[in-house]
Amino acid sequence: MFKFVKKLKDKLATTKNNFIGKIAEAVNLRGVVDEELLEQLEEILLQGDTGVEMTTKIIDQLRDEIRINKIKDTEVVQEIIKNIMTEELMSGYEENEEVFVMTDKKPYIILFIGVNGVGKTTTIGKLAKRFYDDGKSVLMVAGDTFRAAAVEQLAIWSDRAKVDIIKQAQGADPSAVVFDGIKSAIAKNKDVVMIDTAGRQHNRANLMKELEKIYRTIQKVSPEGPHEVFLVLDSTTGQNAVNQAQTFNGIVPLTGLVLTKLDGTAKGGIILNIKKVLNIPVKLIGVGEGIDDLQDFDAKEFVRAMFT
Ligand SMILES: Nc1nc2c(ncn2[C@@H]2O[C@H](COP(=O)(O)OP(=O)(O)OP(=O)(O)O)[C@@H](O)[C@H]2O)c(=O)[nH]1
Ligand SMILES: [Mg+2]
Repeated sequence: MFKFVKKLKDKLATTKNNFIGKIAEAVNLRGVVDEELLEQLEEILLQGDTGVEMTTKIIDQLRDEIRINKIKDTEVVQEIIKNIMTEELMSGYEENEEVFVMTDKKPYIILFIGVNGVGKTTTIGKLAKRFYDDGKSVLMVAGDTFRAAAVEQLAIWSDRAKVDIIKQAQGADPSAVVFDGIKSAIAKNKDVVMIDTAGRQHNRANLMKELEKIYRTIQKVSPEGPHEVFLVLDSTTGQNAVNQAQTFNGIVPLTGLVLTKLDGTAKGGIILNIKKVLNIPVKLIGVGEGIDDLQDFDAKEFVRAMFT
């Protein structure tokens, strides 16, 4: 049986066709480089969830470069946009610094949080497989004791990825599960612990309190943990994803973002928007429902994939 690992550009087909595709279309249709074209591009960026701040920045810079270099060729305009986007996504980081790299702290504790249905559990499953393939020993902790079938869902992923799981019955205190999980990982000398949590709306105070408690529990067992707090965001939710990130970051300090469902959105601009408003690095991107559909976020590759 053959396994097809599609290239990022194929995975991003929807995004490409609708967001960047529209830029190309506008540029080609207009045929000349003028203020009208800039306005059209601005509109497309805004509709693609790029956000007001980032859109203004891109268009202003584009206008400057067109003026300074007396650009007349519409193809060059596309090239400039591409470069500006890449630069924006990479600004503040050394090359590849934003990529997810584990330290050799053991066990390396990763907490996954986010609102309902964004892809937390799925991302843990995909990442577990990757760690397993890298020869790392992994323990999943079923910290979502709220939703019926949540424990079972994670257990299925643990089977698929061939890694261990610590779980309790539905309704158990998630902090207690987390406490036991990390203790167990230390005892078993695991390399990585990935903690699943229940989906929670960022504006629900009691749920956010519970998250704080989970965080404190981790620190009780492992004073320097968690080593990563990944907020998982559904890229199809647009501007609301930015609000979620701001609120969650105020409760527990985020170390990175996982942007899922980039295969299903026409609005890849959200990645630029988040970078501008939050400056929390996107570490991983989800590009499908399968176990291999998780990739490191690489700004250059991402922009290139969108434009080709
Ligand atoms: N197309 C696509 N679907 C995804 C991706 N990531 C997750 N999903 C789907 O999104 C749905 C929700 O995923 P879950 O992993 O259960 O999300 P969750 O955040 O754990 O949800 P709750 O535990 O209910 O809060 C599932 O149907 C996944 O298959 C992705 O990158 N692309
Ligand atoms: Mg889940």
